[in-house]
Amino acid sequence: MSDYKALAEAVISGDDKAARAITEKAIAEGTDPLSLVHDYMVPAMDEVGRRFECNEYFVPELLISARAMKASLEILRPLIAESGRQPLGRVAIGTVKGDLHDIGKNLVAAMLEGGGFEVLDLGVNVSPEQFVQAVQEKGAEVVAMSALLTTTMPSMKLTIEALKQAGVRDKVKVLVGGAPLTQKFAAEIGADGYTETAPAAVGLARQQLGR
Ligand code: B1M
Repeated sequence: MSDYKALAEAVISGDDKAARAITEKAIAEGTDPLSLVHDYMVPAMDEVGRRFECNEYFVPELLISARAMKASLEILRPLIAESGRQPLGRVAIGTVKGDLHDIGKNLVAAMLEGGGFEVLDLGVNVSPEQFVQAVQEKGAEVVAMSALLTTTMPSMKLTIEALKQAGVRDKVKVLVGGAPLTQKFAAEIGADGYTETAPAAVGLARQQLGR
């Protein structure tokens, strides 16, 4: 197989045009779409995450890397679906009820997708019932919730209670994040995991699912 290191470099540097062009070329050359994700995108997003953790990258760099990754994923997503190959897992993500902040949630969704997960983005203002529905009807194995308002954080607990009520709490891993949250809060509401940053959500989801 050809070496598409340039794809990883395009994602790391946030060059969406290059990411799209290299992806198109790779597909035209018969490269397996999932291997492009695993061999180039995942390491690229790991590197973006590393740079973010050590303050070489900030939110604007994360956003442009996510945009480059999305440009490539737009081409790959339908091909991966057609191939019938299994993603790492299925994640339902949303900003909780009453909350319209979606920049961080979109970053987490993009990172997870770049990390090899299938992502069902439920959007913003997502009710506990909608999260439950995503587990029951769409087979989500991970519920990832984002909240940016202290007033909407309680909706995370209500969602976990709704998952219990529906009898599906033990079928899913619940991950939470967002600027006002803490590890302590996550533990108090009974979430399985918390991350402060979007890139770290990928490792956490992998670890929680044991994949
Ligand atoms: Co609003 N807002 N806002 N706002 N807003 C904040 C959050 C606020 C801190 C500003 C302030 O007062 N200093 C404040 C909240 C105060 C509080 O609750 N204690 C606030 C308020 C009060 C409000 C309104 C109530 C204002 C009003 O109308 N009076 C209103 C509420 C609307 C609603 O939601 N119902 C409101 C509205 C808005 C806009 C619509 C104007 C806009 C949102 C646009 C949008 O998202 N499409 C907005 C914005 C942009 C902000 C600030 C300026 C920036 C938030 C942001 O996008 N940060 C914010 C102040 C600030 O932070 N400086 C503020 C960048 C983003 C990348 O970070 O989302 O934290 P963040 O995501 C991080 C991590 O937290 C993590 O990954 C990301 C990157 O690593 N992460 C996760 C996030 N979710 C995760 C989920 C995971 C894991 C990690 O799951 C596993």
